[in-house]
Amino acid sequence: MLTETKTTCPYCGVGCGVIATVDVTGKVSVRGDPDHPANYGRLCSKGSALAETIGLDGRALYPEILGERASWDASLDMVARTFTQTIAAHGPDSVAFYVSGQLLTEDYYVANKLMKGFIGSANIDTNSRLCMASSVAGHRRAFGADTVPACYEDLELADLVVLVGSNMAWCHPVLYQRLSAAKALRPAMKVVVIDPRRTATCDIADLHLAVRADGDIALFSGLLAHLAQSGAIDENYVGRHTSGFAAALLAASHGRLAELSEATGVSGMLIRQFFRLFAETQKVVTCYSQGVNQSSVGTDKVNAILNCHLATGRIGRPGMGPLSLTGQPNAMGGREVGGLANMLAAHMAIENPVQRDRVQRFWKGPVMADKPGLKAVDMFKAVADGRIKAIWIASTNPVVSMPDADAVKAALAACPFVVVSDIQKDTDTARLAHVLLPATGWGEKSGTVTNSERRISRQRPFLSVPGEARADWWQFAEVAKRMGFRSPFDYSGPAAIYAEHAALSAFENDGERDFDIGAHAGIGDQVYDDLLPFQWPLSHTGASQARFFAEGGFFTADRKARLVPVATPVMQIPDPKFSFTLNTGRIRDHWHTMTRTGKSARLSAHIAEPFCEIHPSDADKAGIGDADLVRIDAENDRSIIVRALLTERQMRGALFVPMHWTGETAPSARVDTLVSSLADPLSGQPALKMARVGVSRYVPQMHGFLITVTRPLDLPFAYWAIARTEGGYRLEFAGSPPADGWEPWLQHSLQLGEDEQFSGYVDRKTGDYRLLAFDGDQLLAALFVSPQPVSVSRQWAADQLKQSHADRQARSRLFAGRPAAGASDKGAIVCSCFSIGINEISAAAHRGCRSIEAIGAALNAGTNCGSCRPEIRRILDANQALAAE
Ligand SMILES: Nc1nc2c(c(=O)[nH]1)N[C@H]1C(S)=C(S)[C@@H](COP(=O)(O)OP(=O)(O)OC[C@H]3O[C@@H](n4cnc5c(=O)[nH]c(N)nc54)[C@H](O)[C@@H]3O)O[C@H]1N2
Ligand SMILES: Nc1nc2c(c(=O)[nH]1)N[C@H]1C(S)=C(S)[C@@H](COP(=O)(O)OP(=O)(O)OC[C@H]3O[C@@H](n4cnc5c(=O)[nH]c(N)nc54)[C@H](O)[C@@H]3O)O[C@H]1N2
Ligand code: SF4
Ligand SMILES: [Mo]
Repeated sequence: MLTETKTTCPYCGVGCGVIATVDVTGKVSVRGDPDHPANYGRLCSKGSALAETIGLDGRALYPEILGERASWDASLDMVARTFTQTIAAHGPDSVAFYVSGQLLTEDYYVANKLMKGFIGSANIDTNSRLCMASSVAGHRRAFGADTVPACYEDLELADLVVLVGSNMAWCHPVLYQRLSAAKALRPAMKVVVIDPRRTATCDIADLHLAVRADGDIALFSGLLAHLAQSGAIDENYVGRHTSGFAAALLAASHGRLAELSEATGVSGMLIRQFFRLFAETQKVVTCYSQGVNQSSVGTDKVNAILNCHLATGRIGRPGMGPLSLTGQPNAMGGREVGGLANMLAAHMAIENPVQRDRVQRFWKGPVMADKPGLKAVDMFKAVADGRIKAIWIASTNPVVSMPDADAVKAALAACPFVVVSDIQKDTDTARLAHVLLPATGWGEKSGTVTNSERRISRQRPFLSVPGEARADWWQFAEVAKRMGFRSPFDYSGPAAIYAEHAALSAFENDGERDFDIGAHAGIGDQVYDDLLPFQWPLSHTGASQARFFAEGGFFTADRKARLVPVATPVMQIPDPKFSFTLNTGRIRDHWHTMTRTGKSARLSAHIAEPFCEIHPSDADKAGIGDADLVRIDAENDRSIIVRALLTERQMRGALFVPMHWTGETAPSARVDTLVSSLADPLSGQPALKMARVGVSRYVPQMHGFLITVTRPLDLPFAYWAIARTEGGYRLEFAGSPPADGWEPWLQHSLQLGEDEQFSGYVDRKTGDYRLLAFDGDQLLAALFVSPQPVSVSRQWAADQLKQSHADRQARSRLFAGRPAAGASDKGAIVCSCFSIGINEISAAAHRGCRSIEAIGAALNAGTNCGSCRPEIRRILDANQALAAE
């Protein structure tokens, strides 16, 4: 018997529908839900590997107080008592919640209600501050509310899609697939990518504008001026539905093309092509993400984009509009419940006394927060300087993901009371908890999420709850009850919370608020369980709408949109010691701090080590070769060590380092230790894509690579990075050799017994050293050490853990670190669904496969989730270029 459950992917904001199947043995498999309107059956590499990430290794299974197992009662009592006492002694603003766009709406609603309506402080903020705050602020400035006017279908209906600061191919892969499929059907459709890097997303781009960091305002201001000059303004729309056009145009209109080219770093020819395309095309969708939001001028960037859509009236009609791509699965739900410190519930404003009073009457709360609380960066500063004395962190890992991450770590280490709710127990943040509360994770928890197009979908449970894990909403509700707020938090389950949230959205809402799901105000358990994905609004009359603002109707007092005059930021002259811009972001197969995707060997095979993209000419000047290690130094005296990746996809003068590596996986590569806490003054969103750094070659005494069946316990190296592989782990490391020599180190670090056989080999000429450990025919570990970067075929070596090594003669191949001549070496994995490596794809190209389809037919690569198709095309192009030489 198989049981099938329809649920939603817990990763990105595309919000794909997933069907999870559990067979009689309890084995879980997942596939895309063909009926879900976000993905129509598709899943990306991360979604396809969900079943591999639900294992219990490392899970928090019971509450802990000071690292010791404790009962729920004792733990919840301690949290409630400490919060109550802290509030009594120091006031409500001495406590805080730091929550996450990965909570379900119901969890989020309860946490926000407790802090704003019962504790009476607005000190609840969320990792969405690092993610979406500039979009929220930009929407509110322009539209009067945080309304996303467009929907996914618009991407397919558009004639021009502009992607600004979005690596959609890797970060919103299913949406990217929808877009590429639409473009394949209708090749006249144009795609423009605006990103300092030539990312995988550029695979389908007709134009790539490699804009310099924060050059976007100059570009979109220039565009607004061009639209005005070329007669592309929709005078009727501007006159009837907007105000502020003249001032916005005045602010935008200076600078000739040459100056624009200087300010943006883009050639005049490309700028002209882009402007012309935009001016001439009616159906334009502009999608934007972290390259826009995560900036000290993020809100202005958002408004510079919105200005161009408002001025042309290209908003809210099929195939037209700005579309902010939300990162997390429930970034939008968090905004709906008011989970940001400067918002109230149900898209109401904390500064608005009428709305505050309305929410208080609805909640029947004793006190109401009457001013915005501390935003994430300021919240952790307040923890550091002792203004906040008790903090509860749920579903986020700020010791890794906040800017100035070491300061956040120190602040939490010194904070009198830290509560952490997480599904994993050894995250960098959970290690600092006084009270650790085990949460139910994806597949166990139940509730709703909202995706980037305002579509609300159910996450449904299909696994039994492990250990004593409990839902996040339950944890907040139990603490609330213990703080004396019994009946307002006496929920029977997520359906009751959702019903209350829906009722609040409709409460005294005569159409003046965009967010209205009043149709679900009285929803019961059964209807909630059966809820199909739907787009809000869905008022009590059942009226829904896919788009907003085609006919105006903004949520400002005069119902007109505002065009906002934005100033082009002045370019700073960098300190020559820190002459590089450090850009940061994501890779295809990992999710943030890797607490889940890191469990999958397949997902870890695509990129197994932290890296720094650097332009070859910059690398050359600094004496850095490909695969060298580099040290990146920041103005705050912190440094990291990562692997150099020389690529012309990177622009000169800029570096790119992914955000994913942590104290658990590569302690010398926590990139947020380098990023300053400079934030956008309006949204409070930090400039995570723009640190100033210097880069140099890091020369260790030795480099090493290890494959091993167990995780090494002792890693005394200046640099190391660990990743899962089938049957064990792979470790890259560098630094000085261990004091007692390699064999004793391996023995104690892997806790090998006396019976294990070791065999070593030294190449006197090169200084290379190899050490193998066997238990009978089973390979336990293979160590490769060299004064140079180790040249071992990584994937081949990692695959040896799965092989039998009965043939003792053949074992010598392991010393070589590569397969025998003629035997296959797949190379670094490109297609994670079928574990197809770069060498296999190149070989197939060599044999005559010329297209992605031909590679698919020959190797299966790229035929399941499709996330690797841009990389396959790149390999094909490179092979064709080689053949042509
Ligand atoms: N695989 C994967 N997918 C994810 C996630 C993940 O962890 N892994 N996380 C999810 C989350 S929470 C989020 S927020 C999204 C983020 O999704 P994206 O925003 O698409 O991803 P990022 O890699 O953070 O940054 C996007 C691009 O911004 C560019 N950029 C940097 N500075 C500038 C600039 O000044 N101007 C412009 N125009 N571009 C710039 C970078 O070069 C980068 O390619 O991804 C979601 N999806
Ligand atoms: N330099 C740099 N820094 C960045 C960014 C960047 O682009 N560059 N991006 C920023 C952005 S956009 C984001 S969204 C953040 C993301 O950063 P984080 O939110 O810190 O990253 P995650 O790894 O997603 O953390 C989620 C945590 O919640 C736990 N968890 C998973 N499911 C549950 C659950 O159901 N309940 C509970 N209680 N816990 C759960 C996971 O184990 C994990 O520890 O990083 C930000 N930081
Ligand atoms: S695109 Fe991928 S990560 Fe995003 S929701 Fe869909 S399957 Fe999940
Ligand atoms: Mo995000």
